[in-house]
Amino acid sequence: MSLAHTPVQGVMAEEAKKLAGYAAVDNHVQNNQVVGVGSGSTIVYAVDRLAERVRQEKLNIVCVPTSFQARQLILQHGLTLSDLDRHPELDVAIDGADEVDAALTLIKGGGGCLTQEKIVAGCAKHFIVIADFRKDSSVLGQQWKKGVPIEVIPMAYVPVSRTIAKRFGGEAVLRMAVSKAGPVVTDNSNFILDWKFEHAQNWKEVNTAIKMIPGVVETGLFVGMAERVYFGMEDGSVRVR
Ligand code: ABF
Repeated sequence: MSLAHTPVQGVMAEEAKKLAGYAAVDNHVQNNQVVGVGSGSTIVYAVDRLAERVRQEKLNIVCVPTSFQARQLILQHGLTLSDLDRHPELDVAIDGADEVDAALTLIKGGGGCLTQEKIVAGCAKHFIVIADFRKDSSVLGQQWKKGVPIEVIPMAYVPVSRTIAKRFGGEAVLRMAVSKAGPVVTDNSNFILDWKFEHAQNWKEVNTAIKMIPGVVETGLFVGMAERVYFGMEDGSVRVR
């Protein structure tokens, strides 16, 4: 295929994801650890590297998934699957993000797994985020235009959507399946509203306020949780914030 038809940025983004995933695993995973495994596409590279290190270095690692997808990734790579019943405290959790601002506030949940991701991240001593350069923003909304995912109890999605729009502006839209046959249903059998906010907010306050709305299960705002973010960059470098 000639370069003219190669989606250059697409190629760079995939390579950038790999750079971020490998750097995070190499810098934060040691022997005899419990590792939280995130969801999305960037995490696939991190799990590839984790499995390679387990084989090469004979590491004793158990993995706790953040979604059905993460569980399948762990099993497909022959890694040891565990859960929060057996390991309520994790040494490290590694996960992707949809966008990262200057304060390391994250938007997560583009893949619909935000609730279990936040639970696992909250159980980890160290929460490490991996992303390609397209997620590296100074303010939320700069590059990620799909809004903040909010997981809601299905019977409450309309009043929750109305309350969010009334209190915080913008529009909270029910996430529909690609087939349009119906709404997306999460691993927890809930719906997702994508809140297309109009301007930057005090995300700590907004996150708390939205969580208090009856019917809200979780938001995709990860405030003050990320310890470090590894960005794979277009030039083949890794930027760490
Ligand atoms: C998951 O990975 C989600 O929270 C987030 O939306 C997604 C990012 O996907 P990708 O790594 O494919 O960019 O953690």
